[in-house]
Amino acid sequence: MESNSDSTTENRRRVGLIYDERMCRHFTPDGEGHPENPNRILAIWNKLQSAGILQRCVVLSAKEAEDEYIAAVHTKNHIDLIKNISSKKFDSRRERIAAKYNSIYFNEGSSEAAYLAAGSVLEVAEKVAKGVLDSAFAIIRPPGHHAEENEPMGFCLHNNVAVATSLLLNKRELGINKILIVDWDVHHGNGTQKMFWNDPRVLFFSVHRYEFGRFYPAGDDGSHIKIGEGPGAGYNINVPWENGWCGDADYLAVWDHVLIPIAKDFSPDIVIISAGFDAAVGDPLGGCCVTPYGYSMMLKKLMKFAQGKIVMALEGGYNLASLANSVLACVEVLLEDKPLVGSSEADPFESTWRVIEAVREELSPFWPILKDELPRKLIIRQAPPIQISTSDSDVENDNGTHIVSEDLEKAIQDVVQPFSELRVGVNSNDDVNAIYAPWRSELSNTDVWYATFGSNMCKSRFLCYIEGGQVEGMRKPCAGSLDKSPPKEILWKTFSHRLFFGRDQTKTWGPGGVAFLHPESNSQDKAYLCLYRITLEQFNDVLVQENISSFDTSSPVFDLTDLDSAMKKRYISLEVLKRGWYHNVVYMGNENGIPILTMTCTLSDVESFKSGKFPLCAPAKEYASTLVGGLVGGKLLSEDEAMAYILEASTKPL
Ligand code: X5A
Ligand code: ZN
Repeated sequence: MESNSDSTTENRRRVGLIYDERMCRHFTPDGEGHPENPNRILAIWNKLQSAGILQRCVVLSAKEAEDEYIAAVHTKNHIDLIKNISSKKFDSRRERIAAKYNSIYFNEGSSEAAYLAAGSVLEVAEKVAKGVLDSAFAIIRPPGHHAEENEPMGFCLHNNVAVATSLLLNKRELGINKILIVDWDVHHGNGTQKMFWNDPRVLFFSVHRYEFGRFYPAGDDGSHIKIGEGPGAGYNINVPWENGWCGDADYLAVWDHVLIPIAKDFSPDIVIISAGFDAAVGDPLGGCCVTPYGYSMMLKKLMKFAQGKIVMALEGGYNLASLANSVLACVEVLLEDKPLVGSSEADPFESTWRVIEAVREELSPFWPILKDELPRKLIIRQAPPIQISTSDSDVENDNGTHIVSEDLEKAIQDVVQPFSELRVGVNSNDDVNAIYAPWRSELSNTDVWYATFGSNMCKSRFLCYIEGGQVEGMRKPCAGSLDKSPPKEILWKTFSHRLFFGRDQTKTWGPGGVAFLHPESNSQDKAYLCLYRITLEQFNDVLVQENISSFDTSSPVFDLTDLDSAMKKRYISLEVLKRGWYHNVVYMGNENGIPILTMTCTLSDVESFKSGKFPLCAPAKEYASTLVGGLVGGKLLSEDEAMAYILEASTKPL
């Protein structure tokens, strides 16, 4: 298959491509649908074919990796597992073994696919290192970056990128001493991070959704304070997003203010990209919105290093159209025979600047260039509410916002031409909205009363959940809802429920207890609630923010069926938000035919509060005065009465 670069054109870049349909023989044993399925690489291959790319590249055939190379990063145990798992003698045990691991399936084709995936990256990496190829893209599966030394994980069997990285370092005649790994898959590259934790020859950079350790793979491995150890200290860089919906502007800001300055200093001999495309717009797992243009910009900026020696290895990416379009955009960048077109109009999130600042601070002892202050105007610009739409011309343009746009503009000027052809099939606005549809439009037609008993009784605080932002006393800003229309009506009501205060600190308010409402009513108690009439779509966004959980944009957390069962059973505990403290949606009756819903802890949480397993704790001053302010604003209570009500709720035994 070794083929056909157009040998007539002298200075065309030699770009290697590897694909092998044997990697399609790895699929779920029961034929169940799975995001990591054979169609992924098939879709990419077909796309490149129909775009006429294959003729312009050097197409190589895949080879299985040899055990000795895999052994550089995996245990003997692991190698034996992956080698044997597809053989007949494992037929009866295979599924039981897979179940022991986190997000792993095996079938008869898994072993061969895993060896081909690793072998393909080895093959192109060596050719790029030698200069036989300028760059390459390995279109492989299963992916690799979650696979650890002794454990397949997160759809990954062999850590393909790590295997290739080790080979390049170990074959001394290749003259590769320093390798930059850029992991832009939406998930943290936990496996790769661990494999080079102590190794200063490998600069591992991962940008990923993190959400304070709640996003897959949960835990704190992806935190920005994980910087490597021993001689490897400072050579592990994590950029952990606080929320979903990150897009081109967020990624490019991280490139400009973290990755590129460090990479300049590091000066790699070759760059390997763990190229997952699950941060792409429309991806069902990622919930981010990077466009093909965004990926091509990120890649373009990396081509300035190591004389453009770049090896890309596919990781995640689960929306077939976004995946194929993004890979196509990248291969066109590698081929370098077409100027980049497109633009990023949105600004980065406020949280993005916060994350960038934190990363720079953590790493500046190792990379002095990061000690330079970010331009002050970048830091202090107004926290924008969630900006998904790229045509947000009505977003208030304080001067801070202008500066950021100009800065990004400048950064990309040399390669940008106005308007996007690269967003083929990813016409920004339509596609961005497509992630939220159809459930959003469906649920936007139903109104509910969101009944609040805590700080949300204070209207300006509640509006943070709708418009985004931060009020007095809050430690961190809220993202806001996608639909930013204010509540249609506000009213106050009393209910025969017990208000109490539990937990001893929160991310939003800092130390002190926060309000909970006992999900069952009882005739002795009386609670004052402020009701906001919002759409069920907005209620979903509020629920997610209340539970500081990941924004999985592909489906609602509380849909019409859930509403129905809440109304029948009085409450419904939402499994997807189970780590949150307010995941129990309680139906409190209706007002003018519109259901009243509140969110609080579950009955079993109440038992835990009673038994002392969870702390009961009075509210801190600031939080309590927010509550009193809210109650007084509702005009049902005077200030003294409100204070007495809060005091009683925080002192009376449950
Ligand atoms: C390679 C990759 C994702 C695993 C998600 C498991 N893995 N829930 O994207
Ligand atoms: Zn991923």
